[in-house]
Amino acid sequence: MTTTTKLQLWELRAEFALRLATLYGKEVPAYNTLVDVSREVNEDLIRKNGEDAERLGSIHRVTAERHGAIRVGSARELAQVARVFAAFGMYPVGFYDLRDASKSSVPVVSTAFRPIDAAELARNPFRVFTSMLAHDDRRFFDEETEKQLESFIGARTLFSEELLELADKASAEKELSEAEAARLLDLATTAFELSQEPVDHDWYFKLERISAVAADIGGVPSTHINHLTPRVLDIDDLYARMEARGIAMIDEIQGPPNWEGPDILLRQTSFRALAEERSFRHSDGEVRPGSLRVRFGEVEQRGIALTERGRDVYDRMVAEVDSLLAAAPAGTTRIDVATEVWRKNLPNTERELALQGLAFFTYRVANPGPASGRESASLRELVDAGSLVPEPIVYEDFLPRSAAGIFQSNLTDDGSRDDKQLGTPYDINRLSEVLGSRIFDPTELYAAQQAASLAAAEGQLNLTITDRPF
Ligand code: OOG
Ligand code: NI
Repeated sequence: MTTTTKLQLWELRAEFALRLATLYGKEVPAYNTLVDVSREVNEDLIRKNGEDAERLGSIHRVTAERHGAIRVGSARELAQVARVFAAFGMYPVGFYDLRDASKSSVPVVSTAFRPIDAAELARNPFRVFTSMLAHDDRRFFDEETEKQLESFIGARTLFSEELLELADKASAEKELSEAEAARLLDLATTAFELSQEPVDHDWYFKLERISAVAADIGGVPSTHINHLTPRVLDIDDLYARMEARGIAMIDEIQGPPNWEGPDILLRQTSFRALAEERSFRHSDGEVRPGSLRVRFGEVEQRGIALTERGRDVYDRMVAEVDSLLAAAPAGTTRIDVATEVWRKNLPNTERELALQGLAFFTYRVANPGPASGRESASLRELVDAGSLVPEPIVYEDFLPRSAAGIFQSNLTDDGSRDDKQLGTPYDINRLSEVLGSRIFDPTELYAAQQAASLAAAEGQLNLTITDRPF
């Protein structure tokens, strides 16, 4: 019998995601339209395709599913964000270097905070793409600007001591009392609210000339949610419906093309940043109204996670699409080219993606009969005999190039960068040090999930599964 009224981390996470959605919907009403249209798309698809439509996630999970994006200015701020998210059972996964993934000036390195095990993801998969300004990267910032950024960002407080201590308590005890949970949620949500404080006009626009992203991070006194992204089961349908409502979307859907094979990795699109009112403090000391365009709406469709081998194929296909597109007659779209490249390079069934070791699956024991009495059998044999059924593992992470595309397509200009200078070296290890905890490698997480399911299947079938393609 349990008499506790304590809240578990996943309950805190689900509530945090809801509160941020309410906040963001008030701040950016177009987000509510996006959520409504996403729901329509999902419900219509399920009506049309039934159970098949839910293969990559139940309607319940997909309807509630969001990712957020935030941006912080320093190592100290990133380490604090990590403490806040840990209170919601969200841990750093993956390293993304957007400085190199982008032609324009996007001086950030990023990770994503999310639940890391399957049961937690199923309860609530909320994740937040989190970028840190590389303020010491000489390609973007000269010495004077670096010092100014350091002192401006060093002087602000994004997260109060009370919030950080409550967050630490939640992560240490893996639960919080109702009263403490309510306080944690209030403080955490408020930390991501758009500040009404006037923005220093000259400082903001000095940074904006270098990079609009840098200005959004280092030119304002606090952080805010940049966007919240619902998940849809058919992003092409969503795109068309948004355009039909007169909402201008970015030119292309980022990531894999629409094709007849299984959904892979992640497809994303967004609508352009909207002008939002802010007040500015000018050099004459007066505060006057103005507007900024930095926040936008994004939507995504998730597919199956790729193994390292699958990811190599994907990266080669992306490069091939680039070179074909460069040589193609005017008017050819990336999507036209990509669909052809995909048909040529990737098997178009889940089963072959699994058996060629290109994508991650868990394996469910369905019909043990043909395997009985055997000491070993190959994975292919067991799948052919119907003893094992591959179930796709959904990609829970991000794509650096799409992320750069999303950043970029919402910038009004490219800013400036000097590629003759040496960049600050960042990688997953260095960012882990900054964060104060190890950043998980997404591929290792998927591989462990797949391996665990095969080990369980071996136990159930009482044999060794051989000839694994991964
Ligand atoms: C993050 C952009 C990346 C995604 O979904 O790839 C991103 C940002 O704009 O801060 O959110
Ligand atoms: Ni996003």
